[in-house]
Amino acid sequence: MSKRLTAVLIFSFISTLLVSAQPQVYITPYCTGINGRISDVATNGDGRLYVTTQMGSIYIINQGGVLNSVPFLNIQPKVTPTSVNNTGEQGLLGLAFSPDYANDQTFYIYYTNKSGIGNSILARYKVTSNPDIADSLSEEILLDIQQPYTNHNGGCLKFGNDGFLYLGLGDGGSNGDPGNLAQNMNEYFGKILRIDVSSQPTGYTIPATNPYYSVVGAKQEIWASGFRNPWKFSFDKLTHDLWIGDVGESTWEEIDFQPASSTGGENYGWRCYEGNATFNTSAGCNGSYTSPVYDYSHSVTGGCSVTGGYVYRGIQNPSMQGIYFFADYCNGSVYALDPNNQNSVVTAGTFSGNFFSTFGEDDSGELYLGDNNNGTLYKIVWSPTGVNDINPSANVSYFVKENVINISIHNTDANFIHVELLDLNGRQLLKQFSSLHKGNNQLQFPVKLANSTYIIRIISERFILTKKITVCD
Ligand SMILES: [Ca+2]
Repeated sequence: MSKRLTAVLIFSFISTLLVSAQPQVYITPYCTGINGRISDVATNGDGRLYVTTQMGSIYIINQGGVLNSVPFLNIQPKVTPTSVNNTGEQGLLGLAFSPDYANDQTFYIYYTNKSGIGNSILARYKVTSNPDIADSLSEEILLDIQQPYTNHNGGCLKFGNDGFLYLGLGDGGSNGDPGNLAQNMNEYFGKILRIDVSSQPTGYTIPATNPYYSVVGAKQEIWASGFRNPWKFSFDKLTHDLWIGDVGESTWEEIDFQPASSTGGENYGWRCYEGNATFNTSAGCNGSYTSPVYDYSHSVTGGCSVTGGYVYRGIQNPSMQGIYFFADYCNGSVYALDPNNQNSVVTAGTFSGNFFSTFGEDDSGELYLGDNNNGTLYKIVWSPTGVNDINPSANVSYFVKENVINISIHNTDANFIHVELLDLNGRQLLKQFSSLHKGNNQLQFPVKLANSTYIIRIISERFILTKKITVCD
């Protein structure tokens, strides 16, 4: 064998290894028709997903993707903005359930209210005796922070493995942090706070181990500083490391990291730095700063706003264990960062036309993506055919021919179906309702389709079917 041929073979073998190891994600609509702009997804161990909309509702998505029509909570009258289509950064932005939710029935939300230009509110709520409905009168406000500008409100809420509640706040807004608030330890802005909400029935206490607990002239709640807008952060559910997506100004987006062993006090650099680049060093900026573990440029990627995600700890794709997935709101890309390979990042999928505002992580560690513009929560799947019958026992068959969806249902107890047809980006191309009678139903739904792959969802009160279909006449 010639040296050249050997080299080619070795190279192609290595290439194959690299290609097969590269993370690749696909998305499939998991729940559509959420009324409002999705801002957060939380869980409490009951197997369901709780989705917030900026306008002020929390919706329950049951296993299988079935949406409860009545919201878990609706605080729209308290919240800025009031319009479904408001494209600003305000509203209901964060939700976290108590780690002891099964016993204390308590959860926490973050929103901007109607005071001033929209104060930042951290509030505690209780559920009613009906697990599907929160007690809207149970609100206890824990923090009420006047905002200087309407943008950069942060709002991510997560409980750490230490049992404390972490809250991310942006730099107060405008452009370039004009008040240099993120570097001012006497301000809540541009910080992640850590508080103890479980030590007493009302209010909160501040852990004595917080880094600024004994520092005169500093907010004792501060855990970490120097953020522009830490829109989404998460704890790795295995290692408890903290991963933070800090939204940049107009040039760089960044991922910040804090090991589980951290005792807090990290300063992540804004406004002195945007990513690894100097931004504004006109005041201070002689401290010790923690650089991002990854940054990416707007001009190279077409990105503009990082959406921090999760380290994958699910079971459906064991080879992705330990990979941190995040996204960009503007370019529709999902990225995979490998902490075990020098934090190298690859694009794991690009879904142009989607605006991913948040990830979700279900109780078994599988990941979801919420679209801020089309009311769809997607599930991340690991193959293009990873869309399965949710209830394969339902006696339903269907085919698409000559621009007609033909559905045959042998029906025993359902009264109606909705038929939805979506493209692979989750855009709804068809939504039709039909009543059902007992026995055999033959239904036809005309729709003009180009040759492509689509997702069909057939939903009744008894079953859901989701399938990919390929049309090639
Ligand atoms: Ca930074």
